Amino acid sequence: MAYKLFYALGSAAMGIRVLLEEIGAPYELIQTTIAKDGHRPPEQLALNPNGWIPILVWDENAMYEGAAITVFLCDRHPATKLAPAIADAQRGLFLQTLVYFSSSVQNAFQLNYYPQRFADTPADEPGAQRRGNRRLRETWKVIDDQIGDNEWVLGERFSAVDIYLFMLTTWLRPSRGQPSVDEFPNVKRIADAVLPRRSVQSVYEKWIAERSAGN
Ligand SMILES: N[C@@H](CCC(=O)N[C@@H](CS)C(=O)NCC(=O)O)C(=O)O
Repeated sequence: MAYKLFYALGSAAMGIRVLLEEIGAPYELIQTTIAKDGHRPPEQLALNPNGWIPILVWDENAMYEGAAITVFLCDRHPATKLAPAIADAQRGLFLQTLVYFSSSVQNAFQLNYYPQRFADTPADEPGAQRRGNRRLRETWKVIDDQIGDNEWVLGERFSAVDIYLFMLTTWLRPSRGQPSVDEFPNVKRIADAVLPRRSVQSVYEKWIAERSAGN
């Protein structure tokens, strides 16, 4: 059974694609866009009226929200050990971090990348963007402190939440007034450790090449 993933380069669907690669499950990409003025195919809007990706499709079913898809896939493929099992003591920290990423860190990114969703008038948008950047500093600091000296987010064990962390760090743009990942050394240590994985090297090939070229 193959999964289908609504997908665009640079989007939150990239982390889900890395997860599918790690799982080794067959999947098909459905290319779409995240451009502000870009057209969203009707079949995408029918599955997620927000117009966001990722959307995962399997059999006759579909779901959106990256954090929920992450938990869903890990639980569906327990042999890959990408998430602590339900009775595992680390399940709480796994879920807490994933949901904090999606509700707080991603929200801060949205303020900066999509200010029109938060500001009442176009004149208010720069203020929303600035607050988003400050919020990025606040929320990444919480995560950096939480990680401390841990090798991975969960301590000694690699998990899907490390992939999620890596994906979010690729969105940081100091040129937009956002913090650099260098400000969060514990986060950076994990992102650097995730980067060499084969799944990440293949899905992020373009991002890696652009970064080496200094773009
Ligand atoms: N809460 C959603 C947010 C997803 C999201 O923000 N997706 C962005 C790409 S990273 C998107 O599709 N943006 C296009 C849009 O908002 O119109 C999730 O975590 O899945």
